Amino acid sequence: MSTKDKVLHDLLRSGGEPVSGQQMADALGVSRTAIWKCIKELESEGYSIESVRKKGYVLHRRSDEITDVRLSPYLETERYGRIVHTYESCETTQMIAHDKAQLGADEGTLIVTDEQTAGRGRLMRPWSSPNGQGIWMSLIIRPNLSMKEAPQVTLVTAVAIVRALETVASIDPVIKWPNDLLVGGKKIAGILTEMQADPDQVQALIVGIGLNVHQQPSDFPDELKDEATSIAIETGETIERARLVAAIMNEMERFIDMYEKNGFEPIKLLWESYAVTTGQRIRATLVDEVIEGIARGISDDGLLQIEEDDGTIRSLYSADVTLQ
Ligand code: BTX
Repeated sequence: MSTKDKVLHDLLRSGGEPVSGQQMADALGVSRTAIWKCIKELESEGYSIESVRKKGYVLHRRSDEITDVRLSPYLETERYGRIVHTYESCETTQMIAHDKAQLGADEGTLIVTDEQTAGRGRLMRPWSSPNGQGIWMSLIIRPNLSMKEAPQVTLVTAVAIVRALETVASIDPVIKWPNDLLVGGKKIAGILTEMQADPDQVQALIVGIGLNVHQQPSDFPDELKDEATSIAIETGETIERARLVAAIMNEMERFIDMYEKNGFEPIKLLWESYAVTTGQRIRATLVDEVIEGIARGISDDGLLQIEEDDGTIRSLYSADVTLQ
């Protein structure tokens, strides 16, 4: 990473707090003038940076914001990401998306925030969503699906995010069934799909995506330090969040359209090519039991097939999976 990229990275990570020029110079082993030159270069590239006396440099929020204006140069979609509601902070984008979906929001409406104060995963587990450091968003989609088919959308989403990360960030994550993306065994992204449905028909799916972008190891809470990673940690690169969001929207619309037209089969093949679990010995923790065996891929419905030691094949709809 060049010195300029490192400076940009420090500014992005600070979440709008001033970063001392002297401290950056010391940490990077360069002069303060070199830091100043980097700041000027960043400004000439369009970043808005303020110099606060005695405190340091502040990168203005709009430099890495995720708004319709920032997304539009990268969007290739007709619907996804075309209506964007951007928040500086909220409890969880899932709740806002649920409310908007209930009120009839269009398919493809995207809710995105810089920070979540009560971000959540499955079973109400907390999702760490620090200010400006990742992508915390919920997409409203209205596919023509039965309730039984809805979990497949999580798998479609996982494939779309892998594709976007390959293209924009040059990393190759693997998918851990059903909803985790891992790099080097550590979680870089999670997906939470929630449903609004009538008895026989899905009205809307709220697809929540949490993706770690700018964090360094010290930015994760202690309990996540060994199990979480980010794009910055993996690549040393500072990725523009809007570009990545747009890439995810592009892939999502393409794959969901393909899924509605051709069914799950083509996606299933792709999914299996990215899955880390297939052929591995795993432990699946369900609400009321623990199953161990060899993961044998997914069924045509997207259920995980696990072969127990006595040869019985079990189909799992939802579980926490660990590799053994
Ligand atoms: P999950 O239940 O599979 O994973 C939750 C677990 O992941 C936590 O218990 C913790 O161990 C770990 N974890 C928490 N935060 C992070 C993080 N930032 N990086 C890596 N690991 C972490 C996964 O649920 C689904 C997460 C969806 C998050 C999005 S963000 C936008 C939307 N709004 C919202 O509240 N949730 C979704």
